[in-house]
Amino acid sequence: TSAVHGVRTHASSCTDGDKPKVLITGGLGQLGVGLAKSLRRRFGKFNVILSDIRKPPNHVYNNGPFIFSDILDYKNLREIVVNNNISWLVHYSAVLSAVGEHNVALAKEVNITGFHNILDIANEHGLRVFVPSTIGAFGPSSPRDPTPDLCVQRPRTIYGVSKVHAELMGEYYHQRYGLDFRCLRYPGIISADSQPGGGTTDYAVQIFHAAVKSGHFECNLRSDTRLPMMYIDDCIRATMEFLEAPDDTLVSRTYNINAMSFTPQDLTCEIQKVLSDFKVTYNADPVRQAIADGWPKALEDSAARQDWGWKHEYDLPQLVQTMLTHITLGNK
Ligand code: AKB
Repeated sequence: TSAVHGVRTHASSCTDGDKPKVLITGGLGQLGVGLAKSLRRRFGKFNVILSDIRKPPNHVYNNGPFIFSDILDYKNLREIVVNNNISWLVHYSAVLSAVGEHNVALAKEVNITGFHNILDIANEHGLRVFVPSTIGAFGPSSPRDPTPDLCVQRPRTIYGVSKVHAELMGEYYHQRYGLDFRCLRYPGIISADSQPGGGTTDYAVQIFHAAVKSGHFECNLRSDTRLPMMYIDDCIRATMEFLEAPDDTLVSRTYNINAMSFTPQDLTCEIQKVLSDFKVTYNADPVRQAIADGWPKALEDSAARQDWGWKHEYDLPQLVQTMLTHITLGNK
């Protein structure tokens, strides 16, 4: 590190021509394995380490390095970063919105205390650190259609509060210490071969499995609940492109990214174009419905498009085609 105008700036976390050494926390959640696959293709199998507190399935072990890492254990985290010469940290561990409302203490511990550990380790070792934020970082008093990058953020969930906290702390460490903090606000992410864990947008993954397996789905949100969503391939590509964006292209440290928005009703109609007998009934879960009713209907993401070239590929018809094909093939 070096001192410039009283602010400590880090030496580049990976020099030109050098490949980064990446650690992914919460690697067994919805996104870790997919991101590791893309990062390994780009930087080499052994330069990307997946980590979690659970034992992974065999295919995860077979595809590259996996280690135990508990983000609540500062010493363990530091040891991993030092022993493996980590230069980039992708922090995917989090308790999502619906589970967080049922266990506030756990969400506080993982999403706030755990994040503090990540931030301090990253700052101490001059790492580039990526932390996802979410549509859940907004609330009922935010403009909701579309929601701009900068506006009122008064979320009503512990998940949302912890994500606003992460955005602000990361930006503060960036301006105070020169930490290379990068944050994208993800919509609900839809994936075929990994499951989300306890979010409000989970229905949009579960509905596809039900459509293929039983032809019936009971939806836990009202039929007219419009939310921003994104196919996992777009999410992973956005994350890769943002992680690799040159520092001087980033006008901000936190960006909205948007792809499509739909209601359960829209999604059902699109699935019925392929599976005409598919039936959906509605039985809204009061916790999830209250959360969704305060979230954006669409994110305004022109800054991401302008500053580092974000562009989504999947819209609703492509999403439905791709998900149904993957799930049908996966079941054979
Ligand atoms: C959730 O529903 O909690 C997450 C999210 C949108 O952040 N999928």
